[in-house]
Amino acid sequence: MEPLEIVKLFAIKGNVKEIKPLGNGLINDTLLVKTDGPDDYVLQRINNAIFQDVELLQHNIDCATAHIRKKGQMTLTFIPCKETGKTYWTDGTEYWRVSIFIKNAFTFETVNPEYSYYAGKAFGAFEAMLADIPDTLGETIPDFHNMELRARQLHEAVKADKAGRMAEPEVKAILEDLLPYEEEMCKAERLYREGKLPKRICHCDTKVNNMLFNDKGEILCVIDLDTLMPSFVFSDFGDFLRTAANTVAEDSPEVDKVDFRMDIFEAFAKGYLESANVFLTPIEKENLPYAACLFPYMQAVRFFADYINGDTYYKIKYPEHNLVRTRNQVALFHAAMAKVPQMKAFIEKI
Ligand code: GN1
Ligand code: MG
Repeated sequence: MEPLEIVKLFAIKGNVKEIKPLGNGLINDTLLVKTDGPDDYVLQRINNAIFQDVELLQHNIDCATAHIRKKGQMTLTFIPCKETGKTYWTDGTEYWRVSIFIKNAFTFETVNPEYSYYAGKAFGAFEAMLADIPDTLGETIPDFHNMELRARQLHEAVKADKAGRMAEPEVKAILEDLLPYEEEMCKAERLYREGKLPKRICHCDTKVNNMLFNDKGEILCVIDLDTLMPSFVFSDFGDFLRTAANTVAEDSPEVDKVDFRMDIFEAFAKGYLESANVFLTPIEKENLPYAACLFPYMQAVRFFADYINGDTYYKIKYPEHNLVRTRNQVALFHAAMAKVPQMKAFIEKI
C-alpha cells in the first residue's frame, strides 16, 4: 500500500497535500504528511524486523505519553487508527503509525554547551516524570543496552563470519583493541545482579537528534520513543554524550578529529544532576563517567558486529559505512576513557 492510502486509515484532520521524507533515523522510515487542516503529521513505518512486538512498543508509548501529558508537559500525540482505535495499523506484514508533527521545532545534529545544559535538565526531568508511572512497561528490545549481550553478539558474529570480513586485517585489529575493555564495560550488569543498581524507565536513544528544541534552545520534548523501556540511567546519560560530546558526527571518517568534549560533558552533567538528583542513588551518580565511556564502547561493538554480519541491522549508505562508524566510536571511546579522572572530579565538585 502507498503511504497516502495508509495515512487515510488514521483519524487525521484535513486533506493530504504532500508526503515527503523526514529526518535521518537508522531504523524506521519516517515521512512528513502535509495537510490543509490544522495539523501536519509524521507517518512512520516501524521496522518490524527490529521491533518485533509492536503491540508492546505502542503500549509503552501510549502509557508514557499519557502520563507525561497528565503532568502538563509536552509530548508526542499519536493518532488512532479509524478501524481498530489502536495507535498503529498493520496488515500483518507492515506496521505504520501517525503522530502530530510539532511545528516551530528544530532538531540538531550538534549542540553547544548551553543547549547541552538544557538537554541534561530535560532528560533528568523526563526520567523523573516517568519514575511514578503506574503502568508496567516492557522491554521492546529485550536486553537492549545489556553490554554482556552486545559483547556476546560480537563474539557470535566473529565466529560465524557471515560476510567473510574477519579476513580484513583492520577488522582483527579493531577486535583486539576492543576486547581488553569488555569486562570493565560490563560493570552495570554486575552491579545489577548484585542488587546495587536499579532499572528505571529510560528513553534509551538519547541521541542529540531525538530532541525537539524551540528557537531559544529550550527543549520542547523528547521524540523517538520506540526504545523507551526499563534500563539503567547510564543509557540516557551515556548515549546523549556519545553523540553530543563527539567533536564530529558518529559516522565521520575523520577519525583523527574525534574527541570527547569536556565542555559538553560538564554542561550536560550539570543540567542532568539538577533534575535527576532527586532520585539518583550514589552508585548511579558515581558511575556517570563510566556511562560516558560505556556508550561509545557499546555502539562501537554494535556497529562492528553489524559490519561483520554483513550490514543487516543499521541502514548504510555505502559498503564500509558500519566500519567507518566503528572506527569513529572506538576513537571516541578512547578519548572518553582518557578523560575519566576529569569527569569524576567534575561530578564530585557539583
Ligand atoms: C539507532 O533509530 P535511531 O537512528 O535513532 C539505534 C540506536 C543507536 C543509533 C546509532 C533501535 O537509533 O540504538 O544508538 O541508531 N536504535 C535501535 O546511531 O537500535
Ligand atoms: Mg532518531
